[in-house]
Amino acid sequence: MAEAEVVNNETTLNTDQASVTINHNGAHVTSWKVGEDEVMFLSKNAVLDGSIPIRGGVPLIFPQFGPGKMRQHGFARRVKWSLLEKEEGKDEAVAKFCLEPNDYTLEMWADVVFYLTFTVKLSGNKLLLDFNVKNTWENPFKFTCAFHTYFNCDIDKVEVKGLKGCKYNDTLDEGKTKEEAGDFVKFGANVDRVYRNVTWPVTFNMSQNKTVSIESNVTDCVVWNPWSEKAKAMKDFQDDEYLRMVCVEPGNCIEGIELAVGENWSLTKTMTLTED
Ligand code: TA6
Repeated sequence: MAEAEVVNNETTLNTDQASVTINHNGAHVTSWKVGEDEVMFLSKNAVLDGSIPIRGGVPLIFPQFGPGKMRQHGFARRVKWSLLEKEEGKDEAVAKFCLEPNDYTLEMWADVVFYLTFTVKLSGNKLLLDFNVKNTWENPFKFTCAFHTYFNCDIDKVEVKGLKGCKYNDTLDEGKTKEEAGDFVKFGANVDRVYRNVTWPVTFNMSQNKTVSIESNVTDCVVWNPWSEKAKAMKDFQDDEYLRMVCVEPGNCIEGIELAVGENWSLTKTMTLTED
């Protein structure tokens, strides 16, 4: 397999059918193209220099989902990762990154020792992510996590399917538990929900004739669109960009994962782009 290119702190993998770009700040997938179709939303105001998390693509949420003792969504998306290996072939390409504790992570998560690896794999019209956490400390630790993925779409037409009957925590209504009654989730205002006990795949119409299908090994799925007022409040997001994106985020956002000493566990996600 050929070597992938690394330019400006970014690694781009190419196969005959697709490409993916990962910014080493946050090991952050910022682009996934299948043919000419860009699946990932990336804000035109996104900051890529590592000073703040990148607005778009796949922010890695670890070891804390949401607000809490540490900064919002933890540190994994806020620090520079190291590229371990990268390979490209006609149909498949892979890049692997790692992160070990540093002053920044220890400030947020005192004393905890871990070894993270993040593997990004292109295979035909699929993108496969594997976020592995190894407990290399002398004590067990617990964390929450998610792939906070921003997808391109037309918010007026997108229908997120596969969540009917799931209970969800409505972040906009004091986290109250509600049930999804509709065959699909549509958007006409700010939506911020953690769906529980999800059965994959979850799918949505990215464009008129292209569908994204998502599978994962966890059972929480966050669905988010900031809508207009919150869009205006985000400097790294243009006022009208809420019209062109939706976040669909597999994770373990509430119960959390507890790892014993020496144990390791992966959050995985497979995204597939198909033509209708
Ligand atoms: O995934 C939904 C969410 O938790 C929202 O509540 C909103 O805060 C969003 O993440 C973006 O968070 P960020 O820290 O990236 O601005």
